[in-house]
Amino acid sequence: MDKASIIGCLEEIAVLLELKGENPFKFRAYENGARALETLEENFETLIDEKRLTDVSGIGAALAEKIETLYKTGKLDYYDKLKASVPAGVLEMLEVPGLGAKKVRVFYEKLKITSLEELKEACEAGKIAELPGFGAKSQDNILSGINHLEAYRKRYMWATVEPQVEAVLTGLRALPEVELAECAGSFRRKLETVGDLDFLVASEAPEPVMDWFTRMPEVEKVTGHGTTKSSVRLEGGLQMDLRVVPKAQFFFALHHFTGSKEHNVKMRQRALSQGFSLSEWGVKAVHEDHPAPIQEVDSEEELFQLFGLHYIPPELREGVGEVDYASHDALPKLVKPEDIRGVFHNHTTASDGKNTLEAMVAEAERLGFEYLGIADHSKSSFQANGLSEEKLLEQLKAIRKLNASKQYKTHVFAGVECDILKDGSLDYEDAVLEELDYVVASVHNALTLDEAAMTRRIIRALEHPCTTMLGHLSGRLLLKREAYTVNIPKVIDAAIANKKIIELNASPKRLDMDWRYWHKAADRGLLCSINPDAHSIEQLKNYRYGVYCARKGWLQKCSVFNARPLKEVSAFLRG
Ligand code: DGT
Ligand code: CA
Ligand code: CA
Ligand code: ZN
Repeated sequence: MDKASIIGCLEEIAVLLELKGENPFKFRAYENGARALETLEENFETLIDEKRLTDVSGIGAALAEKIETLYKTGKLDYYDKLKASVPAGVLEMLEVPGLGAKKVRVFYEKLKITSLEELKEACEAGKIAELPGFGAKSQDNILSGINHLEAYRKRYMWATVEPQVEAVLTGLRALPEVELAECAGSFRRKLETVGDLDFLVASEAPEPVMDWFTRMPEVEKVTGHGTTKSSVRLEGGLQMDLRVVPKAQFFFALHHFTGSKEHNVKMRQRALSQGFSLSEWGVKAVHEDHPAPIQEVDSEEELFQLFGLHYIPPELREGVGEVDYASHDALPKLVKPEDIRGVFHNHTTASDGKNTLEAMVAEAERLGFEYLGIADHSKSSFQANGLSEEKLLEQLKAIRKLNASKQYKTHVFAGVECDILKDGSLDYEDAVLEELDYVVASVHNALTLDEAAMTRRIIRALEHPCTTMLGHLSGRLLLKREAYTVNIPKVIDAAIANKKIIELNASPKRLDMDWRYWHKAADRGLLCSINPDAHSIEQLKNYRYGVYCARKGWLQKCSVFNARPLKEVSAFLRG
């Protein structure tokens, strides 16, 4: 562990001790130790090597021992135990501006508050103002501090930040000092939600780049401004970091800050096993007698090659085996947006869509789709203006007529998004469903069934001969509504056994079934349909977000139903 991390650890021990109500002498010893390390005049490593830490004023024998242990092993039992003895929520309260260990301890001891939510409730109920040493004013401050924290802590849907990222990258790349610019982090890995944005620039002249970044009109607050790193917070709370490095370091830094942390751990282990240490700065030999350090790579491909690895696309860098696969040249050839030939599960004005059937088909043709599947809501979804039998059959006729007219190059499939009723039956008689080209079966009501009942319900729908595919399996709305309780592996088993497709709902709010399940399921033969769930012509393009998640789920073209040509898709739907 390096000096800065050790200082952080000592500071945290001091806080933990104070939280626990320990003797002030005890926690001040750690505070003083941290200060002493911070203001050290001699070289820290030398002091440790020569066992002279105790010479430093403020560091006694017991503390010196702990510092040495941290330095050598990166771990400290004492710290781990101490940390485990305090509820995580109590530590979270320390992040509220103006709250220190002393105050938090009062909440903990007097009101048994162990989380931010409980603290918020106590403020709202006026209980904090009644505590000795607090008043209405400090209670208000704490409450607004919590509200800010919640706003700034929040995550964002990937698609929400995309325009922002494009704008910043365009701006950065237009600066004459900028050689290369990328957005790394979870954004580059196409994670369904992102916490903050991590920009990276290669430049020999960081100052003007940092000046541009910190002066962007959307910036609400500059939280850091340096020559290697600056940080800003935008209106609405989104945080952005910018790091500027020399070109020679760029691809190492890009790889490091793309992450994920878990991926980086695996990469560093592999590097070490080959005698190299890999970091955001570059790569160097661990031992002097090793070949000369490698100074530069011109791409991430070359970086991976250094360690005998094939290129790992950012979407796969989640530390779930990708490094192993890359070492055996066994990574999948991932599906691409261009592979998609048509889309299913789209709504029109017949139910709750914004555009007519004709408008949707015209747009599908413009986008170059070979086919378009229309699946409006079924009759039980009255809140979404679900179709009666007559309306559905009317729409079916209109679609047949449109296809026969050859007015558009895009073929239209007539389907429905059929509600899965509480008992697992479908929302229309079989005779009606059999008229259609396909059926997307989805759960829209009775969301609070217990896991066993919900799982049985969905499996029953999958066993229905008219069901083609399962819509938005978990019902989650990202950052808004949790998935309903359902046993996903069992549902996957049933889909495979009954030769049914599972949708990857590509609405940026859903991205459901979650990418984490796809790799294993597809290996076992599950077919995926990447469906935009479009309620307007603009949303037809949302299939792109589904493709990104499909890639995170290791999906290849052959596992994606709507990457197949019209002829094959028609044959599948007929059979
Ligand atoms: P986010 O922002 O929560 O959506 O997720 P990320 O992955 O963008 O995480 P962030 O912004 O904290 O850091 C960006 C990348 O930097 C992360 O994916 C890997 C790298 N990184 C950050 N902190 C560490 C660390 O402590 N250890 C390692 N190995 N890598 C780190
Ligand atoms: Ca990030
Ligand atoms: Ca970050
Ligand atoms: Zn739906």
